[in-house]
Amino acid sequence: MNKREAHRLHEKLSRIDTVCIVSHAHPDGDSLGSLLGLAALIENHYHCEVERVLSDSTPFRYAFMDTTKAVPYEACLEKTYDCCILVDCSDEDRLGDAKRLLPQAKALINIDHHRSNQSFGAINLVEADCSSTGELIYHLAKCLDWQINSEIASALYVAIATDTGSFQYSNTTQRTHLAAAELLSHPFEVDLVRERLFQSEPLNKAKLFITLVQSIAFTSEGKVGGCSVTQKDLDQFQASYEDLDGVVEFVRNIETIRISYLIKEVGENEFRASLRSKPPTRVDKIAQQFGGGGHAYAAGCSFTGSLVQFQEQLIRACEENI
Ligand SMILES: [Mn+2]
Repeated sequence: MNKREAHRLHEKLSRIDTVCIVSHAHPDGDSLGSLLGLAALIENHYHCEVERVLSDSTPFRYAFMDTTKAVPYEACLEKTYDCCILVDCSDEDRLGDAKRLLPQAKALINIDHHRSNQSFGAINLVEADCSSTGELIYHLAKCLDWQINSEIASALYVAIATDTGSFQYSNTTQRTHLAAAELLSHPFEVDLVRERLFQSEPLNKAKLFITLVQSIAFTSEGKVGGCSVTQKDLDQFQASYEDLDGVVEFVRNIETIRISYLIKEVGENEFRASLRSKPPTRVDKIAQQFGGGGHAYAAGCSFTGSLVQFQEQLIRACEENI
Protein backbone atom coordinates (compact mmCIF):
# COMPACT_ATOMS: atom_id res chain seq x y z
CA MET A 1 0.00 0.00 0.00
CA ASN A 2 1.34 3.41 -1.02
CA LYS A 3 0.94 5.10 2.38
CA ARG A 4 1.73 8.58 1.07
CA GLU A 5 -1.09 8.40 -1.51
CA ALA A 6 -3.42 6.83 1.06
CA HIS A 7 -2.82 9.78 3.41
CA ARG A 8 -3.29 12.26 0.57
CA LEU A 9 -6.67 10.59 -0.04
CA HIS A 10 -7.52 10.92 3.66
CA GLU A 11 -6.58 14.63 3.60
CA LYS A 12 -8.69 15.20 0.52
CA LEU A 13 -11.76 13.38 1.90
CA SER A 14 -11.48 15.39 5.13
CA ARG A 15 -11.68 18.68 3.25
CA ILE A 16 -14.42 18.15 0.63
CA ASP A 17 -18.23 18.29 0.64
CA THR A 18 -19.17 16.01 -2.26
CA VAL A 19 -17.64 12.94 -3.86
CA CYS A 20 -18.93 10.62 -6.53
CA ILE A 21 -17.63 7.07 -6.94
CA VAL A 22 -18.06 5.46 -10.37
CA SER A 23 -17.91 1.83 -11.49
CA HIS A 24 -16.84 0.93 -15.03
CA ALA A 25 -19.02 0.05 -18.05
CA HIS A 26 -20.00 -3.65 -18.35
CA PRO A 27 -19.48 -3.86 -14.58
CA ASP A 28 -18.17 -6.98 -12.90
CA GLY A 29 -18.22 -7.99 -9.23
CA ASP A 30 -14.95 -6.18 -8.52
CA SER A 31 -16.18 -2.91 -9.97
CA LEU A 32 -19.54 -3.04 -8.16
CA GLY A 33 -18.20 -4.43 -4.88
CA SER A 34 -15.45 -1.79 -4.82
CA LEU A 35 -17.95 0.98 -5.53
CA LEU A 36 -20.37 -0.12 -2.79
CA GLY A 37 -17.69 -1.00 -0.24
CA LEU A 38 -15.70 2.20 -0.67
CA ALA A 39 -18.85 4.36 -0.65
CA ALA A 40 -19.91 2.95 2.73
CA LEU A 41 -16.39 3.28 4.16
CA ILE A 42 -16.18 6.95 3.16
CA GLU A 43 -19.71 7.69 4.34
CA ASN A 44 -18.94 6.14 7.74
CA HIS A 45 -15.70 8.07 8.29
CA TYR A 46 -16.06 11.50 6.65
CA HIS A 47 -18.64 14.27 6.52
CA CYS A 48 -18.83 14.53 2.73
CA GLU A 49 -21.85 13.50 0.73
CA VAL A 50 -21.21 10.30 -1.26
CA GLU A 51 -22.87 9.59 -4.61
CA ARG A 52 -22.73 5.99 -5.84
CA VAL A 53 -22.77 6.13 -9.64
CA LEU A 54 -23.38 3.21 -11.99
CA SER A 55 -21.98 3.79 -15.47
CA ASP A 56 -24.00 0.89 -16.89
CA SER A 57 -26.85 -1.47 -16.04
CA THR A 58 -26.12 -4.22 -13.51
CA PRO A 59 -25.77 -7.70 -15.04
CA PHE A 60 -28.13 -10.40 -13.72
CA ARG A 61 -25.26 -12.18 -11.96
CA TYR A 62 -24.77 -9.17 -9.63
CA ALA A 63 -28.42 -8.20 -9.25
CA PHE A 64 -28.35 -9.54 -5.65
CA MET A 65 -25.96 -6.78 -4.59
CA ASP A 66 -27.58 -3.88 -2.77
CA THR A 67 -27.48 -1.03 -5.27
CA THR A 68 -30.55 0.74 -3.84
CA LYS A 69 -28.47 3.81 -2.92
CA ALA A 70 -26.79 3.92 -6.36
CA VAL A 71 -27.93 6.01 -9.32
CA PRO A 72 -27.35 5.71 -13.07
CA TYR A 73 -24.79 8.22 -14.38
CA GLU A 74 -27.46 9.92 -16.52
CA ALA A 75 -29.04 11.20 -13.29
CA CYS A 76 -25.82 13.01 -12.34
CA LEU A 77 -24.99 14.90 -15.54
CA GLU A 78 -26.23 18.23 -14.17
CA LYS A 79 -24.36 17.96 -10.86
CA THR A 80 -20.85 18.95 -9.82
CA TYR A 81 -18.57 17.15 -7.37
CA ASP A 82 -15.49 18.12 -5.41
CA CYS A 83 -13.95 14.89 -6.54
CA CYS A 84 -14.72 11.79 -8.52
CA ILE A 85 -13.24 8.39 -7.63
CA LEU A 86 -12.86 5.83 -10.41
CA VAL A 87 -12.64 2.26 -9.14
CA ASP A 88 -11.20 -0.68 -11.12
CA CYS A 89 -10.62 1.48 -14.23
CA SER A 90 -7.26 1.13 -16.00
CA ASP A 91 -8.08 4.36 -17.87
CA GLU A 92 -10.92 6.88 -18.16
CA ASP A 93 -12.34 5.17 -21.26
CA ARG A 94 -13.39 2.21 -19.08
CA LEU A 95 -16.31 4.42 -17.97
CA GLY A 96 -17.88 4.19 -21.42
CA ASP A 97 -20.53 6.87 -21.91
CA ALA A 98 -20.29 7.81 -18.22
CA LYS A 99 -17.01 9.53 -19.10
CA ARG A 100 -19.27 12.56 -19.68
CA LEU A 101 -19.36 12.94 -15.87
CA LEU A 102 -15.66 13.65 -15.54
CA PRO A 103 -15.60 17.37 -16.46
CA GLN A 104 -18.05 17.96 -13.58
CA ALA A 105 -15.52 16.85 -10.97
CA LYS A 106 -12.83 19.21 -9.65
CA ALA A 107 -10.40 16.34 -9.04
CA LEU A 108 -10.03 12.74 -10.21
CA ILE A 109 -8.98 9.94 -7.89
CA ASN A 110 -7.83 6.67 -9.38
CA ILE A 111 -8.12 3.43 -7.36
CA ASP A 112 -7.17 0.38 -9.39
CA HIS A 113 -5.11 -2.81 -9.64
CA HIS A 114 -4.43 -3.08 -13.40
CA ARG A 115 -0.73 -3.18 -14.32
CA SER A 116 -1.49 -1.07 -17.41
CA ASN A 117 -2.93 1.81 -15.32
CA GLN A 118 -1.32 5.10 -16.36
CA SER A 119 -1.95 6.93 -13.04
CA PHE A 120 -4.30 9.45 -14.64
CA GLY A 121 -5.66 10.86 -11.35
CA ALA A 122 -4.66 13.69 -9.04
CA ILE A 123 -4.35 10.94 -6.43
CA ASN A 124 -3.45 7.44 -7.62
CA LEU A 125 -3.78 4.29 -5.55
CA VAL A 126 -2.66 1.72 -8.07
CA GLU A 127 -1.49 -1.61 -6.67
CA ALA A 128 -0.87 -4.22 -9.35
CA ASP A 129 -0.01 -6.83 -6.69
CA CYS A 130 -3.60 -6.78 -5.44
CA SER A 131 -5.89 -9.50 -6.79
CA SER A 132 -8.69 -6.99 -7.16
CA THR A 133 -9.64 -3.40 -6.47
CA GLY A 134 -11.74 -4.85 -3.63
CA GLU A 135 -8.60 -6.25 -2.00
CA LEU A 136 -6.85 -2.89 -2.49
CA ILE A 137 -9.71 -1.11 -0.73
CA TYR A 138 -9.46 -3.60 2.14
CA HIS A 139 -5.73 -2.77 2.56
CA LEU A 140 -6.58 0.94 2.26
CA ALA A 141 -9.15 0.56 5.06
CA LYS A 142 -6.47 -1.05 7.27
CA CYS A 143 -3.96 1.67 6.40
CA LEU A 144 -6.36 4.54 7.26
CA ASP A 145 -7.96 2.72 10.21
CA TRP A 146 -11.39 2.65 8.61
CA GLN A 147 -13.79 0.23 10.33
CA ILE A 148 -15.32 -2.61 8.32
CA ASN A 149 -18.90 -3.76 8.94
CA SER A 150 -21.03 -6.53 7.41
CA GLU A 151 -22.27 -4.39 4.49
CA ILE A 152 -18.71 -3.42 3.57
CA ALA A 153 -17.35 -6.95 4.12
CA SER A 154 -19.96 -8.43 1.83
CA ALA A 155 -19.25 -5.93 -0.97
CA LEU A 156 -15.46 -6.36 -0.77
CA TYR A 157 -15.78 -10.16 -0.58
CA VAL A 158 -17.82 -10.17 -3.81
CA ALA A 159 -15.12 -8.02 -5.43
CA ILE A 160 -12.27 -10.33 -4.38
CA ALA A 161 -14.12 -13.61 -5.07
CA THR A 162 -15.03 -12.41 -8.59
CA ASP A 163 -11.58 -11.27 -9.67
CA THR A 164 -9.81 -14.32 -8.24
CA GLY A 165 -12.27 -16.75 -9.85
CA SER A 166 -13.26 -17.90 -6.37
CA PHE A 167 -9.61 -17.82 -5.15
CA GLN A 168 -8.36 -20.04 -7.97
CA TYR A 169 -6.46 -17.64 -10.27
CA SER A 170 -2.75 -16.99 -9.87
CA ASN A 171 -3.45 -13.43 -8.62
CA THR A 172 -4.62 -15.02 -5.33
CA THR A 173 -1.92 -14.45 -2.69
CA GLN A 174 -1.50 -15.00 1.02
CA ARG A 175 -2.59 -11.38 1.50
CA THR A 176 -5.75 -12.07 -0.52
CA HIS A 177 -6.68 -15.02 1.70
CA LEU A 178 -5.92 -13.05 4.87
CA ALA A 179 -8.12 -10.20 3.66
CA ALA A 180 -10.95 -12.61 2.76
CA ALA A 181 -10.57 -14.37 6.11
CA GLU A 182 -11.12 -11.13 8.00
CA LEU A 183 -14.04 -10.14 5.77
CA LEU A 184 -15.65 -13.50 6.58
CA SER A 185 -15.45 -12.70 10.29
CA HIS A 186 -18.28 -10.20 9.69
CA PRO A 187 -21.69 -11.86 9.33
CA PHE A 188 -23.12 -11.73 5.80
CA GLU A 189 -24.80 -14.24 3.52
CA VAL A 190 -21.72 -15.86 2.04
CA ASP A 191 -23.70 -18.89 0.78
CA LEU A 192 -25.87 -16.53 -1.27
CA VAL A 193 -22.75 -14.81 -2.65
CA ARG A 194 -21.22 -18.16 -3.69
CA GLU A 195 -24.45 -19.36 -5.27
CA ARG A 196 -25.10 -16.18 -7.22
CA LEU A 197 -21.51 -15.75 -8.39
CA PHE A 198 -20.56 -19.33 -9.21
CA GLN A 199 -23.65 -21.55 -9.24
CA SER A 200 -26.19 -19.53 -11.23
CA GLU A 201 -25.45 -20.08 -14.91
CA PRO A 202 -28.64 -19.35 -16.88
CA LEU A 203 -30.27 -22.50 -18.27
CA ASN A 204 -30.18 -21.26 -21.89
CA LYS A 205 -26.44 -20.63 -21.56
CA ALA A 206 -25.94 -24.16 -20.22
CA LYS A 207 -27.91 -25.65 -23.13
CA LEU A 208 -25.85 -23.67 -25.66
CA PHE A 209 -22.70 -24.84 -23.87
CA ILE A 210 -23.79 -28.49 -24.13
CA THR A 211 -24.39 -28.13 -27.88
CA LEU A 212 -21.04 -26.42 -28.48
CA VAL A 213 -19.08 -28.90 -26.39
CA GLN A 214 -20.49 -31.76 -28.48
CA SER A 215 -19.10 -30.11 -31.61
CA ILE A 216 -15.50 -29.68 -30.38
CA ALA A 217 -13.02 -30.98 -32.96
CA PHE A 218 -9.52 -32.10 -31.98
CA THR A 219 -6.42 -32.24 -34.17
CA SER A 220 -2.72 -32.98 -33.55
CA GLU A 221 -3.42 -35.84 -31.14
CA GLY A 222 -5.72 -33.67 -29.06
CA LYS A 223 -3.24 -30.81 -28.69
CA VAL A 224 -5.43 -28.37 -30.66
CA GLY A 225 -9.18 -28.20 -30.15
CA GLY A 226 -12.09 -25.88 -30.58
CA CYS A 227 -15.47 -25.22 -32.11
CA SER A 228 -17.46 -22.55 -33.87
CA VAL A 229 -20.74 -20.82 -33.14
CA THR A 230 -23.09 -19.15 -35.59
CA GLN A 231 -25.72 -16.48 -35.05
CA LYS A 232 -28.28 -19.25 -35.68
CA ASP A 233 -26.90 -21.21 -32.70
CA LEU A 234 -27.21 -18.14 -30.48
CA ASP A 235 -30.76 -17.44 -31.71
CA GLN A 236 -31.79 -21.04 -31.05
CA PHE A 237 -30.97 -20.62 -27.35
CA GLN A 238 -31.88 -16.92 -27.10
CA ALA A 239 -28.27 -16.42 -26.15
CA SER A 240 -25.80 -13.61 -26.75
CA TYR A 241 -22.03 -13.43 -27.08
CA GLU A 242 -21.60 -13.01 -23.32
CA ASP A 243 -23.16 -16.45 -22.94
CA LEU A 244 -20.08 -17.92 -24.66
CA ASP A 245 -17.96 -17.09 -21.59
CA GLY A 246 -16.05 -20.15 -20.48
CA VAL A 247 -16.32 -22.25 -23.65
CA VAL A 248 -12.79 -21.66 -24.93
CA GLU A 249 -11.42 -22.07 -21.38
CA PHE A 250 -13.29 -25.38 -21.02
CA VAL A 251 -11.48 -26.69 -24.13
CA ARG A 252 -8.13 -25.32 -22.89
CA ASN A 253 -8.61 -27.17 -19.60
CA ILE A 254 -8.57 -30.59 -21.31
CA GLU A 255 -5.32 -32.36 -20.40
CA THR A 256 -3.94 -32.95 -23.91
CA ILE A 257 -4.78 -29.46 -25.18
CA ARG A 258 -2.03 -26.88 -25.80
CA ILE A 259 -4.19 -24.44 -27.80
CA SER A 260 -7.97 -23.99 -27.81
CA TYR A 261 -10.05 -21.77 -30.04
CA LEU A 262 -13.64 -20.59 -30.39
CA ILE A 263 -14.80 -19.09 -33.68
CA LYS A 264 -17.83 -16.78 -33.57
CA GLU A 265 -19.85 -15.55 -36.51
CA VAL A 266 -20.20 -11.79 -36.01
CA GLY A 267 -21.67 -10.78 -39.39
CA GLU A 268 -22.02 -11.97 -42.95
CA ASN A 269 -18.67 -13.64 -43.78
CA GLU A 270 -17.26 -11.95 -40.67
CA PHE A 271 -15.76 -14.07 -37.91
CA ARG A 272 -13.91 -13.54 -34.67
CA ALA A 273 -11.79 -16.10 -32.84
CA SER A 274 -10.78 -16.38 -29.19
CA LEU A 275 -7.58 -18.31 -28.53
CA ARG A 276 -6.22 -19.78 -25.28
CA SER A 277 -3.11 -21.78 -24.49
CA LYS A 278 -1.10 -23.24 -21.65
CA PRO A 279 2.36 -21.81 -20.97
CA PRO A 280 4.85 -21.97 -22.62
CA THR A 281 2.69 -22.32 -25.76
CA ARG A 282 1.72 -18.83 -26.93
CA VAL A 283 -1.27 -17.64 -28.94
CA ASP A 284 -0.53 -13.91 -29.32
CA LYS A 285 1.70 -14.57 -32.38
CA ILE A 286 -1.08 -16.64 -33.98
CA ALA A 287 -3.60 -13.84 -33.43
CA GLN A 288 -1.13 -11.36 -34.93
CA GLN A 289 -0.92 -13.46 -38.13
CA PHE A 290 -4.62 -12.62 -38.59
CA GLY A 291 -4.24 -8.96 -37.63
CA GLY A 292 -5.35 -9.49 -34.03
CA GLY A 293 -3.50 -9.51 -30.72
CA GLY A 294 -3.76 -9.94 -26.98
CA HIS A 295 -1.86 -11.59 -24.17
CA ALA A 296 0.61 -14.48 -24.52
CA TYR A 297 -1.92 -17.13 -23.45
CA ALA A 298 -5.22 -15.38 -24.27
CA ALA A 299 -5.65 -13.60 -27.59
CA GLY A 300 -8.15 -12.93 -30.36
CA CYS A 301 -8.43 -12.05 -34.03
CA SER A 302 -10.95 -11.42 -36.82
CA PHE A 303 -11.39 -12.89 -40.30
CA THR A 304 -13.37 -12.02 -43.41
CA GLY A 305 -14.27 -14.94 -45.69
CA SER A 306 -15.90 -18.31 -45.23
CA LEU A 307 -16.05 -20.21 -41.96
CA VAL A 308 -14.40 -23.26 -43.54
CA GLN A 309 -11.49 -21.14 -44.83
CA PHE A 310 -10.98 -19.49 -41.45
CA GLN A 311 -11.15 -22.79 -39.58
CA GLU A 312 -8.56 -24.39 -41.89
CA GLN A 313 -6.14 -21.47 -41.70
CA LEU A 314 -6.53 -21.02 -37.95
CA ILE A 315 -6.06 -24.72 -37.15
CA ARG A 316 -2.96 -24.81 -39.40
CA ALA A 317 -1.53 -21.76 -37.60
CA CYS A 318 -2.22 -23.41 -34.23
CA GLU A 319 -0.57 -26.64 -35.31
CA GLU A 320 2.54 -24.74 -36.40
CA ASN A 321 2.78 -23.14 -32.95
CA ILE A 322 2.39 -26.09 -30.57
MN1 LIG B 1 -10.68 -5.77 -11.07
